[in-house]
Amino acid sequence: MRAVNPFSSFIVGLTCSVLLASCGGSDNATEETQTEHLGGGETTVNASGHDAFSHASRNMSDSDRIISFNEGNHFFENPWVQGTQSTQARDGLGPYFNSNACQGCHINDGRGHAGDAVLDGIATSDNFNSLLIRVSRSVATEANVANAPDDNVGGQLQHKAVSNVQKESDLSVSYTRKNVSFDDGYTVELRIPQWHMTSHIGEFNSDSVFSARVAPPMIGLGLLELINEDDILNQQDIDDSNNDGISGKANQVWSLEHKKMSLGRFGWKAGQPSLLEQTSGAFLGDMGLTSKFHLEENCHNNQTDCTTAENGNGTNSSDEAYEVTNSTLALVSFYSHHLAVPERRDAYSDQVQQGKLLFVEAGCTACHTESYTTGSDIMQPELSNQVIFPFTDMLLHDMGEDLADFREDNSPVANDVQVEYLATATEWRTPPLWGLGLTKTVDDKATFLHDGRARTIMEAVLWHGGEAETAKNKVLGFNSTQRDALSAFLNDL
Ligand code: HEC
Ligand code: HEC
Ligand SMILES: [Ca+2]
Ligand SMILES: [Ca+2]
Ligand SMILES: [Ca+2]
Repeated sequence: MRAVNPFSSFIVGLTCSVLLASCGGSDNATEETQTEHLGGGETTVNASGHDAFSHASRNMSDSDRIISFNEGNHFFENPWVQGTQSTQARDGLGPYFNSNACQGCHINDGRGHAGDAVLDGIATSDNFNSLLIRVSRSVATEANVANAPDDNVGGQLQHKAVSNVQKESDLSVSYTRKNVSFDDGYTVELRIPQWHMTSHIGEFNSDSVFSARVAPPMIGLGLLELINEDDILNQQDIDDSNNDGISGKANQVWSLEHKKMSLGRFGWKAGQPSLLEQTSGAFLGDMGLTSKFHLEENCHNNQTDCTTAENGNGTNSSDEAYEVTNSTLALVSFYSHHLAVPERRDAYSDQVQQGKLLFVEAGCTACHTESYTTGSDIMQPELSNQVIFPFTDMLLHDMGEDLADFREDNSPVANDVQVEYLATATEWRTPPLWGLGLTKTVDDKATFLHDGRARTIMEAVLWHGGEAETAKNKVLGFNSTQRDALSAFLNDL
């Protein structure tokens, strides 16, 4: 373990006790903050290369569990194939799909990207292999339904299909430019995406709302699942009763496993309650693979080539009449719990600590909550009782119209339309920031924010609006030394 110089840990302690907000839900964060370089507590790994996001929890010692992790990795990484009799262990891809492997989107267990940096031009070809588009109609639904699906393409647009099936749509994106200037004149150019969807399955409903989403990174997810529910709910301030311009709302979503409304934790709008259900949902929605929570293929009205396509046969046993067996689902879910957060490289240097102070002063920690102690679960010893530093409150925030979901003509959607359970078009879950600085090391094409519009971390910060407008404006007042310090901090995460 890294030696902590006493002067730096004094500064860390001070930051935390003077500005309690930065200590978040964890009562014992103050005495523990000298471990902040270990973002994932004892699960944290010392890794900083291309495979920095691909390691198992460091404190996993049980060899059977390590074997399960490696088997889960195998199913996460390797492509699934169209239904055939010869490769039953991993057949059943499609009829519709977005990618043929989890890893195709979660590149090297990191994130995806939104098309290359073509500006003032249209990006097509293979730039859409690591993202998907959700679709919802602007009509009320029952509380236990995420959203009303489009009549023709359902709740997710699949821009690929197996042979002999017409894919749902073509997809492309174009960008225009927008300059944002700091108070001292330093200017950053942002790119504004416009998505183009051409349906092959009939017209979209005129009130359909689209939401482009790039695959988020896979690290630390089991720890986020074990944050005590109260530590998340207690941060809500739905009516902004403390008048700081920041509300924060938990999403409440239907759990297929527990058959009740549950706290939403995963996905850019916190639409999934657990990693198991997220995994099962990804198998069906993103790859066209049925499993115990999703028994039906993803075919909708009039999609007869879809309904008649050959299905896979994940197992020979007749009691599992779906494509992903219970054991495969469990292995991939186990794997998703245990991709470890890498250790910070330079957490206690003066510049990084200065950047952290600026992060707190700008108000970033009002949403990006620094630290928690995870709950305990006898089935998950590695993840239990860990002091973690994820920098998220796990809540939904209105991030302004510029980041909102959109109509087919790319016009933004009013903020009273719920598009994913309680989440409206402008609301997004605060993403964790751990691993941020290794994003491009893991995959140099990776981009930031829900739709991958931001090419750099600073661009992502400058897109903040809505409840985060004040924090962004504080950053715009930073001089070049302060900007460098803030970037040094974010890049050290
Ligand atoms: C087509 C690209 C794509 C594929 C393939 C894909 N994912 Fe994802 N994944 C995403 C996107 C996009 C999100 C965010 C979804 C949302 O916001 O609703 C996501 C979210 C997740 C999350 C939640 C992460 C978080 O931070 O909240 C997990 C876990 C996950 N995926 C696991 C998987 C697994 C396991 C597979 C394979 C079975 C898989 N994904 C396949 C694109 C993909
Ligand atoms: C009101 C809550 C809020 C505040 C305040 C806030 N953020 Fe965020 N932040 C978010 C949300 C929500 C997103 C995701 C938005 C999206 O994807 O469209 C986000 C995304 C980010 C990202 C990109 C993460 C990724 O995985 O792509 C970075 C970097 C970031 N914030 C840094 C900051 C910094 C620095 C500050 C302070 C200047 C700040 N944030 C203030 C809520 C907030
Ligand atoms: Ca299938
Ligand atoms: Ca669909
Ligand atoms: Ca408030």
